[in-house]
Amino acid sequence: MFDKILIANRGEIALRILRACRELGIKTVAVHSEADRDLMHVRLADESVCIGPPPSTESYLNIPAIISAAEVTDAVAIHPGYGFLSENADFAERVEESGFVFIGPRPATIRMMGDKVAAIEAMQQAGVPCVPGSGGPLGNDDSENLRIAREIGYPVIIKAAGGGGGRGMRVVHSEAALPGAIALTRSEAAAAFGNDTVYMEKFLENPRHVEFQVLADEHGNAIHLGERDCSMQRRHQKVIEEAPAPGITMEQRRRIGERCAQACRDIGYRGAGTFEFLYEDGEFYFIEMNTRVQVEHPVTEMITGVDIVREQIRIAAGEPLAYRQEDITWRGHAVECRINAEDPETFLPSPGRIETLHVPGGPGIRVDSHIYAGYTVPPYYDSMIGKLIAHGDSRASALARMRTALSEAVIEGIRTNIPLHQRLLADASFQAGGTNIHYLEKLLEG
Ligand code: MV4
Repeated sequence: MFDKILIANRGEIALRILRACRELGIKTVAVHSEADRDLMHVRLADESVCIGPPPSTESYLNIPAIISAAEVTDAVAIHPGYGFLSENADFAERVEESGFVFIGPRPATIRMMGDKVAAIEAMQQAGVPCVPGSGGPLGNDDSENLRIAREIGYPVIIKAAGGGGGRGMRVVHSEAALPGAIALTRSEAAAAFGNDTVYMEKFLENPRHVEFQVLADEHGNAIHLGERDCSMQRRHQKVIEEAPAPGITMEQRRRIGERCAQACRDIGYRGAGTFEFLYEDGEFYFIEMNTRVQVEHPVTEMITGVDIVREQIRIAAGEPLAYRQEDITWRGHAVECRINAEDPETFLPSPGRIETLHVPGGPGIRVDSHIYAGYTVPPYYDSMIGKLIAHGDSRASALARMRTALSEAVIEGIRTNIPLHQRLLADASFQAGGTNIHYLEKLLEG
């Protein structure tokens, strides 16, 4: 096992990674910006290195500074967390070239999944169900593109191969609008991603976002941990996630999960990964694969008992998976509320000093957060200050525990989205389960 890991991230996930290292007896190096000297995990780490000024471009995205920090502290491996450099294939490559272990997939795999056309081609090959579409990049022949769209059926969506997470997409409802939409998406993609490759899919109007968690080791073993529903979102920012996804049967879980695990074996995947699907009318359609640990990983941990971050570290150290597929069972239901330092009505960030803090607790409650009384939330980064996770024997019980936990939480000095969560937890449609990706935005409009 590794002697020392450098944590190339901040906030709650840096603390989450530190906890996994502690449990495994691994020493930790925290790297932080000048604005983040007071972060909880910086205090708890064995060593810490300031890697630059507050803007993340000069600190958490500063590859030479992070690699230098690993060199001076004799770290063996680097955990990238989520966001920042976690899905940057060039970073993973430079980490490995510098003689460190990147805790994640091979750079070539990260690069392939970053190219959405290549990712879809690989998954189609592996038997993962995909959205009906062009099955490859679009050319510049309007009549050929019109033919493809006619075959798929309108509406269609034009997506940038270098996009993902909601960036670089355009819905097209008619033949008349198609050539212009392709040209516009292409030029926007060239400017935003330095890659003008675009592709076409059938546009699904009212899907849910359901994603499968996988783990794969370097010895050819791959398993799935079932799915999460992340449909409760606003402007591509998830707000509440849950596992299992409401209404998904064990038969669907096993069928799609096994397809994902088999795809991992086929492509020689290594580490933790997430297969993102759109789910509509009982069918799954693969859209993207994420090669990092995800914010919402705790809901899967709560119902499976698998420590996903520990497994990431064990896999990176060359150890075989600690579980076979038959060892994985799903118990009860878990829900996660992302707690953001933001105005609950305007959604504007609300950084500042946390004057009072009371953290909820009790059976089935988990709090993943780096905040403490007296901590100042800096204005430079994502506004998420923690995650509240509730587990119960049933979905109703998990939601009841979440409602109690939200009512106990006290965070004074900054505004948070806790009132929004309370509104959602009281909402009849959310309580019924299975609301689609448009539900929250429509609720907020109305
Ligand atoms: C789609 C889609 C409908 N049809 N693809 C947005 C984020 C990116 N990961 C893919 N996205 C979508 N792709 C087809 N063929 C609708 C979305 C979408 C969405 C997906 C997941 C979660 C939230 C979303 C919000 C708006 C649009």
